Amino acid sequence: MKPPPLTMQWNLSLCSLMGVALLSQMSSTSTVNVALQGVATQSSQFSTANVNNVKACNAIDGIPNPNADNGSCTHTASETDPWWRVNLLDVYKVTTVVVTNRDSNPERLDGAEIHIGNSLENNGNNNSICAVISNTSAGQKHTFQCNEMEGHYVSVIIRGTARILTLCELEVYGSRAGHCSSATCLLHDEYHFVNQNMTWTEAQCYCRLKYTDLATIDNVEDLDRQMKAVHSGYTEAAWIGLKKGDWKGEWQWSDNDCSEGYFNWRQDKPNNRGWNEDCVMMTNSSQWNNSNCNNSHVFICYDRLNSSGTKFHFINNTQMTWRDAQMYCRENHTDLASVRNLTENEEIFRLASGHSVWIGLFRGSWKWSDQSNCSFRNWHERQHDNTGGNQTCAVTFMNYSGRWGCQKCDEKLPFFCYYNKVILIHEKKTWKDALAYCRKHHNDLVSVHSDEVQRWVKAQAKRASTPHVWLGLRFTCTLNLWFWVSGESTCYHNWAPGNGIVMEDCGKTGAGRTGAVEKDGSHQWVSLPDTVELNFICSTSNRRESEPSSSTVACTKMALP
Ligand SMILES: *[C@@H]1O[C@H](CO)[C@@H](O)[C@H](O)[C@H]1NC(C)=O
Ligand SMILES: *[C@@H]1O[C@H](CO)[C@@H](O)[C@H](O)[C@H]1NC(C)=O
Ligand SMILES: *[C@@H]1O[C@H](CO)[C@@H](O)[C@H](O)[C@H]1NC(C)=O
Ligand SMILES: *[C@@H]1O[C@H](CO)[C@@H](O)[C@H](O)[C@H]1NC(C)=O
Ligand SMILES: *[C@@H]1O[C@H](CO)[C@@H](O)[C@H](O)[C@H]1NC(C)=O
Ligand SMILES: *[C@@H]1O[C@H](CO)[C@@H](O)[C@H](O)[C@H]1NC(C)=O
Ligand SMILES: *[C@@H]1O[C@H](CO)[C@@H](O)[C@H](O)[C@H]1NC(C)=O
Ligand SMILES: *[C@@H]1O[C@H](CO)[C@@H](O)[C@H](O)[C@H]1NC(C)=O
Ligand SMILES: *[C@@H]1O[C@H](CO)[C@@H](O)[C@H](O)[C@H]1NC(C)=O
Ligand SMILES: *[C@@H]1O[C@H](CO)[C@@H](O)[C@H](O)[C@H]1NC(C)=O
Ligand SMILES: *[C@@H]1O[C@H](CO)[C@@H](O)[C@H](O)[C@H]1NC(C)=O
Ligand SMILES: *[C@@H]1O[C@H](CO)[C@@H](O)[C@H](O)[C@H]1NC(C)=O
Ligand SMILES: [Ca+2]
Repeated sequence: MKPPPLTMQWNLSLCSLMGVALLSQMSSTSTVNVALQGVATQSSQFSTANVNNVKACNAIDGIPNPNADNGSCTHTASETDPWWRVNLLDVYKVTTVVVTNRDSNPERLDGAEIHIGNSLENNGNNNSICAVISNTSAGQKHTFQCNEMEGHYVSVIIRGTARILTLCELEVYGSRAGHCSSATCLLHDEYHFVNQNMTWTEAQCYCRLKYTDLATIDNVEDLDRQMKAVHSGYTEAAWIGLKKGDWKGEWQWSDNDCSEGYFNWRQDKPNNRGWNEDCVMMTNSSQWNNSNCNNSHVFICYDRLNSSGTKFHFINNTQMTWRDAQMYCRENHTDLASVRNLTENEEIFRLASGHSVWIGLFRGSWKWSDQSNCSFRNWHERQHDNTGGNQTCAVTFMNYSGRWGCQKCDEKLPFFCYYNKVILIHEKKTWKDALAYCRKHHNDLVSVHSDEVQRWVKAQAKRASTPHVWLGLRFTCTLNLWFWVSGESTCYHNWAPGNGIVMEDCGKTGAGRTGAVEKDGSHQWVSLPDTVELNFICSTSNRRESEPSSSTVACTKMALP
């Protein structure tokens, strides 16, 4: 179905000129424990024959078993001010922290402080306090409300001499505070769980026919909405859109920083001469060189500071593979270094003083079915490393907070699809060029005819790089009316005060009047000349009727249920 031409639709109802609808605030509590994908560390480790019973990561293994001898609790040595910390690998607004105390010696946890914040100063224990644990009962879960405190780290410290810190589980619930600006990170409006057993390829075909594609998950909010899409009580593994293959993904930063644009490759680099050169080091000339990830080098970590600044650390007392260096940095600091501009490149170069050092840039061979190159990963431990050659398709484990693992692609499993109804285009275009772009590549410039659509539009607009984002809204001087170019007519409105009224300055400026949504604030609509260059939002069609991809063709030949 072709969208209607850019002319006034006669069925436009006059009631669309009345009233300003109030935005219903979207509020949802996260059901995903974001600590599970973090990296834990502690001030010391109790000396014991079985280190598995005392490791820092036991508090984020997803098992709230309170028996300290059962391999799922942490245990420091007896010392002054023992602490434990989880690096969430991104900044979250934390709503609650749930602590499981051990079943013996529970009083040891009394007086422990839970800190949340962005600073690693004093091991994270100078961050603000969410709660002080008191009157803890043996083996019980205790929930602390943290009122959306923002932080990259959650830490627990017991102050005093000869103290021992043991945690059997620490869960963190909240939503991501950051705003990903990567053009290829799409917002997946709707996830659908399909409870039919199919191979990964069959599932991909099914999703592309019925929805947009197999599920892509870009962040913890996506993960949360994906988990909530299961209504049948299914608790096993299900396919998502991630697949490993003989291809190379985009170069991406370990810390998932969506910043783009700065590269300082050596001449003729990166190259694929060595197919296995997937990790990047800064050479002794300050330029970058891709190299085998299994090689051992010294490396550069960074600390996230409380403000937006960073501090680099040169780790020169040990050489590690890129993966081990990444793990070291995530435990002791924030992550392997990201290099975002020339200043930072120079800073790292000086610090490395003539050594070649690992930095946080790498590329993987996992790719999303929809070709988006978002680097969010949610693997269960090192599941993706021991794939044994054949397990090259990713599943999400429903009984494990959605964490990911690998399976053979020809196994038959239920799966998740997503459906995108609107899409933010990160290019800057005039209103007319934006309209042409949407009609060529998608469906149309978006029409906002309900609270629901306004919510999707708001979520997309937040990630724009311009202060306003075009909508399919236009004013006609002849009729003195605002109308949606898609021809949809409704009474729904969300104009900012003073906008959307009739008697616009017709003809005075020579430019037509068109409507855009605010990137920030209350995301209301404003009237702007159509010559302004803005990001814009297209609506998508449910089915891809034009130019079916080869896989869609293959799919139609397959007997689908
Ligand atoms: C130890 O953990 C296992 C598996 O979680 C469980 O079956 C067993 O009952 C636990 N034992 C104790 C003493 O908690
Ligand atoms: C951090 O905490 C330590 C120990 O409590 C204190 O001595 C120091 O002054 C604190 N630093 C800042 C900047 O607050
Ligand atoms: C401590 O907790 C127990 C059970 O959770 C409760 O019965 C008791 O009243 C609490 N004591 C104090 C001082 O809060
Ligand atoms: C999918 O396969 C599993 C295991 O073979 C089976 O238990 C389940 O009932 C199947 N589900 C459907 C919807 O056919
Ligand atoms: C790195 O080492 C692992 C394990 O030793 C091996 O499986 C893998 O193929 C190696 N990767 C490269 C790129 O050499
Ligand atoms: C830089 O490293 C390369 C290769 O490791 C080496 O050949 C060269 O001599 C080094 N240059 C300096 C100035 O250290
Ligand atoms: C760049 O990497 C390649 C492959 O790892 C290596 O042979 C070469 O010496 C490196 N060059 C420099 C200047 O470090
Ligand atoms: C960051 O920390 C410094 C001291 O370390 C403090 O003076 C400053 O107020 C902090 N800034 C924020 C935004 O917390
Ligand atoms: C390692 O780094 C430290 C401080 O950055 C420096 O003092 C030391 O000399 C370096 N060691 C080597 C072997 O480069
Ligand atoms: C960093 O982590 C390693 C373990 O990965 C540990 O051995 C080392 O002591 C830590 N260093 C610091 C400064 O905490
Ligand atoms: C380089 O990037 C850092 C981190 O984003 C920023 O604080 C700094 O101002 C930038 N410097 C320049 C010269 O752009
Ligand atoms: C991969 O699958 C083939 C065929 O099913 C099988 O023969 C082979 O042993 C498998 N390899 C591994 C490492 O599991
Ligand atoms: Ca545990």
